[in-house]
Amino acid sequence: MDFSLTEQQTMFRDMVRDFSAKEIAPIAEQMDHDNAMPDELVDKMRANGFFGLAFPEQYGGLGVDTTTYGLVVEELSAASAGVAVMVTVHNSVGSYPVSMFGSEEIKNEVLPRMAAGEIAAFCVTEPNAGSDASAMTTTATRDGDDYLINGSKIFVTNGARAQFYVVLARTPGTTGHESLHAFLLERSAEGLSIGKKEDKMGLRASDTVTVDFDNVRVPASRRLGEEGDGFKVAMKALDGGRIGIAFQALGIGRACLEASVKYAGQRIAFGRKLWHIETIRDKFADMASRLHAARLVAMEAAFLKDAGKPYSREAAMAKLLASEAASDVADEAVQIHGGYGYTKDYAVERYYRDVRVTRIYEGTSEIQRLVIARSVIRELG
Ligand code: COS
Repeated sequence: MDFSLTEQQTMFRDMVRDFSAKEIAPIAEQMDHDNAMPDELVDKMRANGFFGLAFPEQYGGLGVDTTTYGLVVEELSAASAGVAVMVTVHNSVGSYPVSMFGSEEIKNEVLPRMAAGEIAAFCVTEPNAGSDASAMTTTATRDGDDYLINGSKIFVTNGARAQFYVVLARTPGTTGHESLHAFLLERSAEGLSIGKKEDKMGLRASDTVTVDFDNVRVPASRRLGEEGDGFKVAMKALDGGRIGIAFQALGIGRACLEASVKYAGQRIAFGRKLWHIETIRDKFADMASRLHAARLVAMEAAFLKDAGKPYSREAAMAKLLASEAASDVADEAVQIHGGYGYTKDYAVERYYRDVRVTRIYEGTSEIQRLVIARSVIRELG
């Protein structure tokens, strides 16, 4: 595996770094404060192809490889992790199920629209089904050539802005993963409504809402995969999504390290810059090393995915290592900033809040460990 970036990867990274510095970083604090993202920013991102990143060129996307996609997510996250999550959810869990499991007809109709910026969301989690995803109770009742969907999904990223919703639902009266089906619904569907918007600790630029389904009719042709494939659709989508979240954590972690080094170059204590104080230098060494190690694993997971090899375990490792490294790095960044880091005058306060969810969503750290441990036992047991 060659870790050097290709010309195209470097070009994308630099382009997004530039876009983020001009268009996102200057309003990141404001978005955090407002708990909202301006439509103009979303429009600019649409015009710049951010919603078509991971979509094949034949469907109007940019068709970038997973490493390039990861680098884009990292750059966006270093400016605003809330903006980044909108892009990752759309390009991964909101759309993979269509590109991997949709019929040719759905793909031809829907993927170009998604790639052009009609935003996608992923509806799995319910009030009583989080880590135990197969405990969901939203139902899909067969009615001729259609299904009727009833239930509620919570914590839906992009839910308020989305045009498309990948929704998991089960045959009524059943339990377990075998009776779960995946569907693609559109915003205009009668009976689909947007409920409570969460007032989150972090990622406040991004919208997270409840989506309710009241007898929403969906044709069987909009089912993704066969009947009973729903759980696998979700798991496969999450495998890919987790690589994006690893890069998101790396972006936040990198922003923390950069802010800390900059701060320490200006702050004087005991008659010298913090740069020259051994305990601070040790922190820099640990922060940089942890992020670097996690980045290598994330790049390996991206490489395996593009090579068409199994990558579920590596994606879980990447998310686990990157989210935990970045959380510790954010903690140290606040520590280095001292009292200032505990105020909204310094961006590390936002990074510290933003990074927290990377250990929770798209599978908690505990779930990543479960996935990794099962795979290790399968291999070595
Ligand atoms: N890819 C393809 N298939 C997969 C898979 C994957 N990554 N992971 C599991 N499956 C399949 C299994 O092979 C099994 O199929 P068979 O019965 O045909 O063998 C089926 O799915 C059930 O798998 P398993 O028995 O492992 O299911 P569990 O209920 O034990 O749960 C975990 C598996 C805990 C890993 C799963 O529920 C999970 O990832 N939970 C976290 C959910 C999550 O990330 N939520 C966040 C939502 S988005 S914010």
